[in-house]
Amino acid sequence: MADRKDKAPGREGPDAAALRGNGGELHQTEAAPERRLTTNHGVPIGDNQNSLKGGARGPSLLEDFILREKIQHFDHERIPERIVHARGSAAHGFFELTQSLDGFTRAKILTEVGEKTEVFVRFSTVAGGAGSVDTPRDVRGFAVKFYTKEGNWDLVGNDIPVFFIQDAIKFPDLIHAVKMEADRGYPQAASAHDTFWDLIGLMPESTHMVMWAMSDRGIPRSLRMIEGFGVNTFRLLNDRDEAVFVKFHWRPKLGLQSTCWDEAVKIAGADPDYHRRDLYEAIAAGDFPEWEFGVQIVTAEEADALPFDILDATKLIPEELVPIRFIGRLVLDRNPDNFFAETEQVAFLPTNMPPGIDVSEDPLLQGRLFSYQDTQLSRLGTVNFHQLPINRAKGCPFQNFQRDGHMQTAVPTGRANYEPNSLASEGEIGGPREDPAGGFRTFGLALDGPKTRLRPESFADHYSQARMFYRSQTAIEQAHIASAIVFELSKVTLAAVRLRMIANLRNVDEDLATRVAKGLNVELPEASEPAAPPQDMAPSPALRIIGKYPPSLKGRTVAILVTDGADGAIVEEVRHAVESAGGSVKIVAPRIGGVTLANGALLPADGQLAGSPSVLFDAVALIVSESGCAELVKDSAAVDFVQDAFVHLKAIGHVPAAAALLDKAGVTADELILDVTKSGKDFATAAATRQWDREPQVRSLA
Ligand code: HDE
Repeated sequence: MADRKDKAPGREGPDAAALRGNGGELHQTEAAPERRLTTNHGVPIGDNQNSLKGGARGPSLLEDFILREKIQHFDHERIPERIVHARGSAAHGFFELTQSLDGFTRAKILTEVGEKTEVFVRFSTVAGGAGSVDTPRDVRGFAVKFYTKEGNWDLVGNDIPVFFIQDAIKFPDLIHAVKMEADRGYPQAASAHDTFWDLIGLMPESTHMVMWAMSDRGIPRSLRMIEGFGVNTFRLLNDRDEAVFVKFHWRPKLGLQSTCWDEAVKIAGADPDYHRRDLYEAIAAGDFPEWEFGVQIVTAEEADALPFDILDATKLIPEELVPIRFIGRLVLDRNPDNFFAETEQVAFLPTNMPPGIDVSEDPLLQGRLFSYQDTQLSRLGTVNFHQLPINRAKGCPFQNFQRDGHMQTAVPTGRANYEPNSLASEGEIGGPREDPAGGFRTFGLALDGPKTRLRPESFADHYSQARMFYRSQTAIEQAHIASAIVFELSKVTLAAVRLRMIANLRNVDEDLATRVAKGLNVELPEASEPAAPPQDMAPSPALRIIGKYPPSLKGRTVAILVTDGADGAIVEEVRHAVESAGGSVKIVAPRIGGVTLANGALLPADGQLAGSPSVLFDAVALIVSESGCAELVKDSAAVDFVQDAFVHLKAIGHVPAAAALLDKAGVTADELILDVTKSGKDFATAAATRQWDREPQVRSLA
């Protein structure tokens, strides 16, 4: 111990000096002010490696304001996470109007063709916490903040066009039921548990939304491949304050694509950030996701003639009945610079609407008009959250007499902080004034009737659209819905809850109820008594995923599994074919250092086999040598790689030398199992789709 003498502060060893990057010199040239590390209050910091101590081995001193400030700031780094939609991923971009809605609305964002408006878009899962995974079965939030010239417009939507409940007063019950159970704190990010299905069975209005959530829409492949919906009915108001109802839609340029359930589960382990990474990497690579923006416009008379109530958020307007007009596009072209400052602190408010857009009386929307502003007060902690850079109105000035409050960052000048005032005449700045012509106006809806807590009779039909949704699906998609419900109800421990759900499903479709009962191995119970008799609506093919968009490799990724001795020319041919079709290629190899090809060249790897399972890719090609294949058949990661690609219905390209591996993985020949030595192009075409016909071979469906 004798050698442990106190040394000069900050000079106790070569490591600290090296860390400081100053060669250990105590008095060196001063850093330029703009490069200096400082405290929050601007005091330059001389040593960021050592706390202040009473002697080199002595206790730390309370006096050390640098240490205290740093630790204290760190201790308070977290803010409460969102009560719903806690896990999100976001990007900047722009919205461009391609067709004017002049005549319907006076909102400039919807009438000035060619105008580009900055946007910030946040996608989210609903049930899981901020640290949960990206691929559980869930609804995805699709919230868009348009920084318009007339104030921010927040279109806070989802990837499913309807909702679980008709009235906002049920929202806390719904969310309590779906989140982790109150006593045990699990399951995280999952609806497959007793409390969720207990409430759903008791609340038949949720049945339509449940059909969507249990469909493949609930397990998307990518946030770039989801549709978006405003869900609630809004109004457009023109110059004369005449109103029409409107529903908002987003349609992905890359088409809709989902995962298989088994795949979604495995992705959650292989890459919990699968969607976040996919969005970030696509934008970083310049492959900007894009959506078309559409509206369904309905007059009050047309709304009255619909066989459901347009104010009921558990109903959609089939686009075969009211076509969507596509009037703009959304492009996401810039990743956030800072996750917390932007993605976390962004605050969306359905009350943010420019003049010319207005709300409807949808009782779900009416509750939302209160909730979002309110939640920001506890989440962001101040009424001044609108001053955060990500929330600040950018397209226009904002000015009013709201003053003070926690974390006020503005410094208003002048004596007047009230309106009206006459101080302008004294040479003071009198401040902003209301603008009856250009300002926000509300639709002058005539109200009548007594105050009441009644649910309107027109909201009573809970099953017709659930039936329409189910019957509009392809046979494959129907099987997936039935299987998903069987899976979820199999996690329900209360037998009565399972039976109640099947009793409700009998009002949707007998075939569905029978499949679910069979899948659970229970007798079909009596159908429950519906509040209104379900009607047979015409099927709406637009509600399907399969066949709705043309197959495409754009935005998709193909993995090429290679080994030492692989044929580099074939690798390049496949790469070329995939890239020509708009896809991208990742090389997966047994070791991250890559492989030595047959011609002696080194092919670097993008991923190591065990860490790059095929669930992360849209199709795979096995370009291996005989000897490489002999090694792979002994490696479960390789066998799983091929077997998973097969059972997840993906195209598998291969060279003849991969035969033993295909065999070991139980791969049987079909249309998407292709010899890439014959044609790389055929493989690229096959890779753009999934082999649905293979499914009955590899999975028992309900
Ligand atoms: Fe939300 N919702 N919600 N919601 N919602 C929130 O606001 C709420 C509903 C949606 O990326 C919260 O800032 C109520 C429908 C998205 O930051 C909260 C009701 C739709 C996001 C809230 C609904 C949505 C939220 C939590 C029933 C589709 C994430 C944090 C009346 C149209 C926004 C926050 C983001 C977030 C309340 C129903 C979409 C608590 C009371 C319907 C995309 O205010």
